[in-house]
Amino acid sequence: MSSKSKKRKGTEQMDAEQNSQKKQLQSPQNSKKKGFGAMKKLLLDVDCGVDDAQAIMLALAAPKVEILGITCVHGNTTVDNVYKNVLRVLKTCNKLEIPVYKGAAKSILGIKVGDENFHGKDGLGDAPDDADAPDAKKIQEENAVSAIIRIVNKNPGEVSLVATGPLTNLALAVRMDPTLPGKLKGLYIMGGNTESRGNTTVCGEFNFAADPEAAYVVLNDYQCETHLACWEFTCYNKLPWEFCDAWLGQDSNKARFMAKIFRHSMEESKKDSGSLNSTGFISCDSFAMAAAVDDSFVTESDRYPVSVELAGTHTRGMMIVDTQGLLNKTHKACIMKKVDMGKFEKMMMAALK
Ligand SMILES: [Ca+2]
Repeated sequence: MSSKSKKRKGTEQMDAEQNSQKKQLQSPQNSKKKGFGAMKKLLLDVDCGVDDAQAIMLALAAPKVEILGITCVHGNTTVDNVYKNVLRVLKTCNKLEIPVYKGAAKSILGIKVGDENFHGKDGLGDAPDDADAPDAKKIQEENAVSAIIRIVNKNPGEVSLVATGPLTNLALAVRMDPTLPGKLKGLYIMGGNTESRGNTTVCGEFNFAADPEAAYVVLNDYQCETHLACWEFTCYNKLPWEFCDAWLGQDSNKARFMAKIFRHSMEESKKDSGSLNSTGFISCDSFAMAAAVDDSFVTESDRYPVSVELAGTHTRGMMIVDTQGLLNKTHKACIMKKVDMGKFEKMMMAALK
């Protein structure tokens, strides 16, 4: 089942069902826009902690990428902090023209799990600075869920949705508009796990454990091309601390901003011994983003049906990988296994230039 050197552009490995869905979406008008050199249209759903900020900055620096909007969800911090954090990031990058929308303030069941202070109480390392504080009135009036539905419907077959927080907004959106997944070009998620290693509960990764019901709805109802950057995979692909020094040492406002907001979680990471015993830092959300902006970034993936455990004393929120086909699901997600780390370092460096 392992598809070595899988090129995501190749259609031969796609399920027949996804193939026919894609063909329907490739109207002559859409095909023209998809020609060589076309802009990639991204819609980002974030719970803006420090690694979301890194991922957003990676996308902003990537060539031929257009960010249609950024929707905010609870997670690393409150949703009110999240949208303020996104605005700070956009201000630092001189991209305040990108619309930002506020979404769900709580999980579907309203249950809170885990310690949301890894990235500091405010999500960006508790390093407030008037110099990068934008006017909070810049938030759009439209709700995030409505915005996702509107933007995807306006650009059928063209939008890659990148979700780097709990999946509450995405779950609500597919309930409001069940046709939504069929209109996406692709879905890129940082979340879930493959070896039952948790980072929030014993077996639960934060984004899925923070809203298991939403993760369940998304993995079962988004029957589009889906790419998962799971927790263990990100742990196996740490960036060396020497890279971090060079990365933050660049002479730019963006690097100085990152050094300021990253200090808190850097110290937390250096204390952490649970991440597979290797040293270095993990920019979790940046892996999902890098896969969305560059088709050649992922060099090996597994394709399996996936779901989420909703009960279980220790396993609620854990991702289920159905290697034996016992769930009788036709839809399979691509679970990232290997990526081009040289490309990743280049993209990360460019993000702070
Ligand atoms: Ca995140």
